[in-house]
Amino acid sequence: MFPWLLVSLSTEVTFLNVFKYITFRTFGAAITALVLSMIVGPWYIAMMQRRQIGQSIRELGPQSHQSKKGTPTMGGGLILFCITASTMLWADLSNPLIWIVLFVTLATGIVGWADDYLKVIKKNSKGVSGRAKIFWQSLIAVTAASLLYFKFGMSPELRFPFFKDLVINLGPLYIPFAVLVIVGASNAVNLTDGLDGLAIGPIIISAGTYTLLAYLAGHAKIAEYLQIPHVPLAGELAVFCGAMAAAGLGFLWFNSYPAQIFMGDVGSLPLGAALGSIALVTKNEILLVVIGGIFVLEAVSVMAQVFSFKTTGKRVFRMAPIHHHFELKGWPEPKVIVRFWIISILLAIIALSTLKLR
Ligand code: 57M
Repeated sequence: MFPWLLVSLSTEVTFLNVFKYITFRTFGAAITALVLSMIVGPWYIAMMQRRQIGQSIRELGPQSHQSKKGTPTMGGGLILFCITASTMLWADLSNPLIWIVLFVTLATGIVGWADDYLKVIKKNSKGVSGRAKIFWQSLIAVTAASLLYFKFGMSPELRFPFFKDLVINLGPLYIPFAVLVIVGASNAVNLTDGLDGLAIGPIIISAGTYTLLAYLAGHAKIAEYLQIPHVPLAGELAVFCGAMAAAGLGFLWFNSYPAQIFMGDVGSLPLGAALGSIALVTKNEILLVVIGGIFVLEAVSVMAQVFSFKTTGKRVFRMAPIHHHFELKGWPEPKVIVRFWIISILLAIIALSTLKLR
């Protein structure tokens, strides 16, 4: 909104020209999202407490989790509000990629909200069934992928870090691939969200990394210099990513150990889907496996556990997802969390270093 409002005035008031710059607006969006979440956060938590929107804890899990019973949940609503409000204020809303990413984020947010609503408010322990969740996530992803491919001419070529000459043209198979990226990322973040700050930490780090990658992809000269795909409209996504990283940071203020609030599915499903869609629109799909390596590790640990148990009757981990394994080994919760953050920072550095290694 600001770009449209203020740039039209900039012929008379020249300093308003700064609103043209993506970098300036990214900082503006980040500060807005952070301040908003810090201001609205305490009110939101108090409202959830008043309405008794608290987490129930499964008996099966590590015993230390029983003390978390009743912690307010559905904090994702706060995160989504801060990201959306800040993006609406600071992004160029004539950019279709902003709307596609916002659509994926908010629509998967509704799926997550429905699950939380049934579980937490209607006390239906099953919530939305696994199949129904995948169906809706896939439908949202197919819509976004089709718009990208058919309407906005997104390139179906995949490029790989370290292998400069390796290019795979997926053609129309780009659509199922894009669905896999969005749905996979959404569910992987959901599996990770099992300890205080465990999911939001890597979300902040990944969104921060994509802020830079979006800016680089949108800049013709830098993209050419780095030999990365140039997507002219992708630069604007830096504004969204900046808002996402900062809204996550604001949420971490309250979700850090011991958590005053959990994000719920209304947070984990859309944040993962947002990352997947950002990876697609900035043409950094393969790099998502590295940047979001913690989410991949958590998802793979569940697959390995289920596969091993079904085929051999034995477990690979004491409990999956893998963060429970370390808890049951006796690591205190904050140690597991901070160590996972450290790995996430390391992965982001590795991902960024591949920019020069193509
Ligand atoms: C959601 N949700 C947390 C909170 C959060 C297939 C199977 C591996 C699925 C998996 C599963 O259901 N995962 C998805 C994980 C839950 O958190 C809520 O859910 C939201 C995210 N969707 O925002 O609202 C609990 O996690 C803890 N928590 C925190 N701090 C936070 O900031 O401490 C969450 C956020 C909360 C709280 O205790 O209640 C969850 O873990 O349920 N299932 C599992 O993860 C289960 N694993 C399992 O059954 N493993 C088996 C097989 C199937 C692989 C095995 O290893 O043999 C474990 N989950 C729980 N207890 N709770 C088992 C034990």
